[in-house]
Amino acid sequence: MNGISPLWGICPFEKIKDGLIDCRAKSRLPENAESVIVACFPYLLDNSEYTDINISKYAVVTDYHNVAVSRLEKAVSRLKDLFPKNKFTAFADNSPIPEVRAACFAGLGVRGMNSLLITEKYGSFVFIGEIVTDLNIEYNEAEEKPCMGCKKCIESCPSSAIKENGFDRNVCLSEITQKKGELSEEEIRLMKECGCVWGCDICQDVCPMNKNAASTTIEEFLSSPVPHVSDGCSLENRAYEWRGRKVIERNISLQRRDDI
Ligand code: B12
Repeated sequence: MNGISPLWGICPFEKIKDGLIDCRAKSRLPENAESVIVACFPYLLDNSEYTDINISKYAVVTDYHNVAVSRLEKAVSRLKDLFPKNKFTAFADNSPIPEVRAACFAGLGVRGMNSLLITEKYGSFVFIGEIVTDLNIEYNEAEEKPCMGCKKCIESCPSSAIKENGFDRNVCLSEITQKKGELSEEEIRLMKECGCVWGCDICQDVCPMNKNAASTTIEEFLSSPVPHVSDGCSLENRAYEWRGRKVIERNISLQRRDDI
């Protein structure tokens, strides 16, 4: 796994089985799942790559879904050779596994008040992916521990999506930028204030635990950064491709409005 991801660990399936996310991918879970091999994929680039940025940092690099899944699939094929009787299925994001929780139980970091996994080396600037298997793999006991609790993310969230005891997905600016159809005046105002046309990084940027986050060494992420999107730009192999041109171009045009 070390060649696949610089940070990985094992979460027993038992620990997350009651919190599975209801989605189509759930049907791909191996029967009698025992272990989840959780891997982190750091994506932070050098600051110079973020000049003229108008999207969230996670979307600047090439689509992480493809990178994480293709790397995990490589591990799956090796594991299948080693354990031909067992089942292994790779997931990333479009996954029934509550990934932050699984990563915490795998000992990869703590749960931030912003609800994200914060790792020691890369901060929260990591994607999470996993391989679920019916193989019983030895693991180190780890709990879901909270972050340092400074509340900077709560204070800085422009839409008050982050609460001390939870998270209001409906008002999160990242969610707003993904919404189809017309946005309310308040949503447009929030988006304009942040200056972002896709995603939001405010709760991560203010986090003191992200201050010295290390940059990525993942070749696929280093090779093709696109920090700025504009009308007619290519969506191919980008994290926003699934949402389509209409939403991203709506957001670009809303940033130009000066009546709100
Ligand atoms: C739906 C979703 C979203 C939604 C809702 C996010 C949310 N916080 O609820 C929206 C679109 C808003 C979103 C935004 C983002 N997302 Co998102 N998202 C997901 C997705 C697909 C499912 C999350 C989910 O619904 N889990 C189910 C719930 C029930 O599980 P849970 O999170 O463990 O929460 C439970 C408990 O643990 C507890 N809990 C939750 N939060 C907290 C906080 C505290 C303090 C406490 C005590 C308890 C607690 O209550 C919950 C209910 O039981 C995951 C991928 C996945 N499969 O997990 C990515 C994922 C969480 N997202 C990710 C990313 C990168 C982002 C963004 C940073 C992107 C961006 N820059 O715009 C933002 C961050 C916004 C934020 N602060 O959360 C990464 C996070 C990586 C990391 N380091 O943690 C993931 C893991 C995707 C991936 N494969 O890498 N996301």
